[in-house]
Amino acid sequence: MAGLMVAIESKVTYRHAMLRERRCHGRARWIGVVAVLSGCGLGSPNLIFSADVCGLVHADASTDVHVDAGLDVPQDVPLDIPVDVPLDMPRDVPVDVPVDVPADVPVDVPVDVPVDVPVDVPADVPVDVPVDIPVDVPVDVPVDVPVDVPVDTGPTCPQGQTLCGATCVNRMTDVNHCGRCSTPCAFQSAVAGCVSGLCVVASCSAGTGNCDGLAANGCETDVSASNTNCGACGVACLNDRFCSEGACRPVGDCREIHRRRPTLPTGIYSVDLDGPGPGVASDVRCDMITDGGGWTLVFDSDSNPNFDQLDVGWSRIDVAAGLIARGVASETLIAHRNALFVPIAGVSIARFAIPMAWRTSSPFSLQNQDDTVTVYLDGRSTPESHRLRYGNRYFGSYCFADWDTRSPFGRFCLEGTNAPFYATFANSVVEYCAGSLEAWYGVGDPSRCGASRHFTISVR
Ligand SMILES: [Ca+2]
Ligand SMILES: [Ca+2]
Repeated sequence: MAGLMVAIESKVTYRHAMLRERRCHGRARWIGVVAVLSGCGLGSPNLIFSADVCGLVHADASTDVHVDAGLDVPQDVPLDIPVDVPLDMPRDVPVDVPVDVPADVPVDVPVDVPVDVPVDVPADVPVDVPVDIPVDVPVDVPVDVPVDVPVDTGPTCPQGQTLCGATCVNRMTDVNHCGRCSTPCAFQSAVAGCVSGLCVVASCSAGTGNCDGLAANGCETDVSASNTNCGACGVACLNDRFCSEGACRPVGDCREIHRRRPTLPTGIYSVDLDGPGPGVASDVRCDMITDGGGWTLVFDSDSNPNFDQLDVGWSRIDVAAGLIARGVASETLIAHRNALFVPIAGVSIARFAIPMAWRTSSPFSLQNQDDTVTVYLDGRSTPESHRLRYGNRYFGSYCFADWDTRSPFGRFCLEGTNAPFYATFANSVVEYCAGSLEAWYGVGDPSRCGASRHFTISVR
């Protein structure tokens, strides 16, 4: 065993010695081989591995290396050295470099370029070309051909007529073949006609008119309700008349006039107070301005400078019958007015819902009535609640005074407000038009009712 280890060690030493030797003694080693072979005994190969022999070689390696190197070196050296070096190095280097670089470059470039270019170019070109060509050609050709052909070849129709289908017609006047075969005339709300081969409006349906002169839209106007073409084209309804059932007629009250023509001023207007009833139109006084406008006057103290009775009624009984009794009007407006019927400054204007009792009686013919009303003073949008006091009974000097049983007197006032105070219509004392915060006689003569200061009630 020890001999084997020496042999292995010797063999390793051989290799190192051979490396040195091979570099500088290529030719001399053959000389050494001959010398060793002759010294060790060539006829016994075992001697090459004996400790003695190889130990001798080892000890003289610097001089005897040439002996074994010629035999062992050419087999072991070239196998180990060149195998490790070239295998590892060339594999790592070329693998990484070419894979990453070419992979990114060629992928992005070809994708973007070809997508945009081919889409836009072919889309526009082929679309326009085929659409125009087939549409124009077939439409004109078949329409003109069949119409003209039977005209020239129909020998059976009298002069001036044309064969349309199996019938000879005059295309100048035939409403079903006007101008050309199978071209009927038809218009909205109209009876159509054919004149000189053209469709015309022959007549309009009831309640309609061809007021714009255009046949294409037929009889476009409702002449039963048009204020500019009432009953016929060009007939206008003005002022307080409005088109109804083809005629210019009055409406029921000032409120309706104001609603239809808000720009009309305060003044006298004609109204049909009983609506569908038999009554004819009558003139009424309209306030078109105060607190929204549209007020119809129903009571005016100036109609009598000095009432002296228990049953003072509405000065306009027809208005009360038409608007209050029928429930057409729902609101009332109380105001002192001057000679022009303009509300007098310094006295509030009161608006509230018409009390139910007024539908059957005037407020002056009742005895002692107290109604709490929701009142809008001077056109304000916020209402107040106050006691409305009216009747022909006696009372103290003020609106807040209790009714009593003394001789008839009469008052109309709105307690707690400066709304009109109208008094003494139930006895011989001349009437006063004061304010509800004052005594009924106000400041004396200036508070008396008269042409320039009168108590009024209007409704709408
Ligand atoms: Ca028309
Ligand atoms: Ca009186």
